[in-house]
Amino acid sequence: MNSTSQSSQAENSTLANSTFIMCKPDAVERGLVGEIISRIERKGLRITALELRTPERALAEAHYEEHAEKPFFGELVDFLTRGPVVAMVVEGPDDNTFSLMRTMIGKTNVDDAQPGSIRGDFATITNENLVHGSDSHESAAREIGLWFPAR
Ligand code: RTP
Ligand code: MG
Repeated sequence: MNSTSQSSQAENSTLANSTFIMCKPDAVERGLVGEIISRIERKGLRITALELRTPERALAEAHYEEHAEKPFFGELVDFLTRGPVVAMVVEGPDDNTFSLMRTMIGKTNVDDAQPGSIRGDFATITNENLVHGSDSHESAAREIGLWFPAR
C-alpha cells in the first residue's frame, strides 16, 4: 500500500462509520466466535479493535443502562458477566455500519430472527442470542467509549 492510500484510509476511518459489536458469553462458550468474525469479514467490514474479556458487573450494567428498569435487567447482567465476551469495533465504508450489522445479527426475539442472520442460524433462546450490535450512531459512540475508552 502506498502512502496516499494509507492516508486516505485513515481519513475515512470515522466514528460515524463504526459500530460496537460483542460476541456474548454464549458465543464464546459454543465456539461461534470464528463463525461470527468470519461473517463480519466476508460482508466486507473491518474489525478495528478487538478484546476478549469478562466484563465487570458495573460495565455490563452501564452497557445495558437503557434496560435498567426492565424486569429482565438482573438476568441480562448475570448472563453478560458469566464469562468472557469478545468486544469489537467494526467499521465499514459508510455511516450505515451499525444498521448493516443489525441486519446480519437478526431480530432480538429468536422466533422472529430470519435464517441467514446470525441469531436465525444459531440461536434458540432470546436471552442467549449470541451477538450484540449498537442500535444507532449515538449508541455506537457511547458503547465504543465505554468498552474502548482509549480510542
Ligand atoms: P442487544 O442489545 O444485546 O444487541 O439485543 P437487541 O438490541 O436485539 O435487544 P434489546 O432490546 O437491546 O435487549 C437486550 C437483550 O435483552 C434480552 N431481552 N430479553 N425477556 C425479554 O423480553 C427480553 N427482551 C430483550 C435479549 O437477550 C436482548 O438481546
Ligand atoms: Mg440492544
